[in-house]
Amino acid sequence: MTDITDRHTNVSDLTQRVQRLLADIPITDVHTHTFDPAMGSLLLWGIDELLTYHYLVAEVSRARPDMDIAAFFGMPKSDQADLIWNELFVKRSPVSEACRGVITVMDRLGLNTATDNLAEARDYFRNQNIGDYVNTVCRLSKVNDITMTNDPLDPEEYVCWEQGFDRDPRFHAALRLDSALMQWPAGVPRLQQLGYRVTNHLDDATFGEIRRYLMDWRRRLDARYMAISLPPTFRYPQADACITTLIRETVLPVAQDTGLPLAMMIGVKKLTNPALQLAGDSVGKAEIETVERLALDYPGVRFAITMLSRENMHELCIAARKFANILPFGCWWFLNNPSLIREITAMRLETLGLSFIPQHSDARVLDQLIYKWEHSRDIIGTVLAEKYALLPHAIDDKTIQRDLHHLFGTPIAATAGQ
Ligand code: HDL
Ligand code: ZN
Repeated sequence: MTDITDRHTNVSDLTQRVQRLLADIPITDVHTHTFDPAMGSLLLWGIDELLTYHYLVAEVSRARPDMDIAAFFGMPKSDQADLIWNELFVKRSPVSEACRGVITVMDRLGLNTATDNLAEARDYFRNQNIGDYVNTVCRLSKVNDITMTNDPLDPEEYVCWEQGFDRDPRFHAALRLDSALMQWPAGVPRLQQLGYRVTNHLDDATFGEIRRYLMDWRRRLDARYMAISLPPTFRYPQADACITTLIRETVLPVAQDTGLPLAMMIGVKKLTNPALQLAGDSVGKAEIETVERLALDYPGVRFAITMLSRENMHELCIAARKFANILPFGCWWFLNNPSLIREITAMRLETLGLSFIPQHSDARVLDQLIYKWEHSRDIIGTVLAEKYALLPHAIDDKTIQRDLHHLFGTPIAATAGQ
C-alpha cells in the first residue's frame, strides 16, 4: 500500500500524464449551436458575438440593474459588446466562467486581454476568413467532430438545406424537435408550409405526418440523433400532456424503427424572465422517474440524457445504472462550470465507470469551442487521474489513451452498447 506522500506524488504525476495525452485526443462535441461554415451567417464567430453571448447578457444585467434591457437589445451588436466589455472586463474582474471563457479565447488567439477597448480584437477578426478561422478554432480546441443543432422549421436554416451546400465533414447534424412539437400547436403552420398535412388535432393523421417529417429530415440532414429540450414539469406517462403524446406517438416510433438515438435535455424553464430573451431561461428539478419509465418502456431506444438541475445529475447516474439504454451526457448550461463539472465527473466515474459522455460544449459561437473544451479537459482529465491514482497498479499511456478516446471521441450514436 503506498503511503500518503507517495500517493500525492502519484496523483500529480498521473495528472500531468493524463493532461499531456489528453491534449492530443481529437474531441467529439456531441451538442453545439454552431453551424457548418457553408451555412453562412447562421455560424456566429468573432469578438462581438463572443461578448454578446446570452450568458454575458444575464451577467451585465446584474452589473447594470439600472440599464433598460430593451434599449440594450436595441443597440448595435458592437455597442452591446463594448458595454459588456467595459462593465464586466474593465470595471470588474472577469472571474465568472462566461467572462473567463472570453479571456481564454482572446489569450489563445494572441490578443491582449488587459485592454480597455476592443480595437485590437476587432482588427484581428476583420482579417480572418471563416474557412481558415474554422481550422484555427479546431486546431486550438482539438475538436474535430462537431454536432450542430438543426431545425428545418427555422426559415433561415431551411433555405440552406433547400439550396444545398457542400458539407464540411467535421460538422454533423442533429434534428431538433422543439419548434415542431413544443407549445403545440405552435409548430403546425410551419409544418404545413413545408408540405406536411398536420392539423391542430392530435390524431393519427397528424401523427403520421409528423413521423413523415421526422423521417424525411433525418435523411436530408443525415442526422446523428433527434433532440428536444423539455421543462422540469415534463412527465411520462401523462395522458393529457400534448408533448408526452407527441413524443409517444411520433418521436419514439421513429427512434424504434430507425435506431436513431433520442437526446432529451430536461429541466429548462423557458423565459422565466422574458425581458432577457435567450438569457431569460432558468432551471427546475425534473422527475427522474419519467426518464426511468421511458427507458423501461422503450428498451430498444437509445436515450441520451442531460439534465439542468444539479440534483438531477446524481439521480441520472443511478437511473443509468438501472438502464443501459440511458446515456448521460455533458454538464449542460448552468452546470457547465468548473466546480460542478468536477463534482458531476467524479460521481459519474464512481457510479458509471467510463460509460458516459463527460461533456459537450453547447457552443453558440464558434470561438467558444476553444475555451469550453480547454476548461473542461483540465477538470475532467484531473478527476480521471485522481481515480487512476487510487488503483494499486501502474497505468500505462496506452491505457490512458484508450480511456480518453472512449470518453472524448465517441459520438452519441456510436456509443450504443458501449
Ligand atoms: O436548449 C438547448 O440546447 C440549450 O443549450 C439552450 O440553447 C441554451 O440557450 C444554451 O445555449 N445553453 O448553453
Ligand atoms: Zn444547447
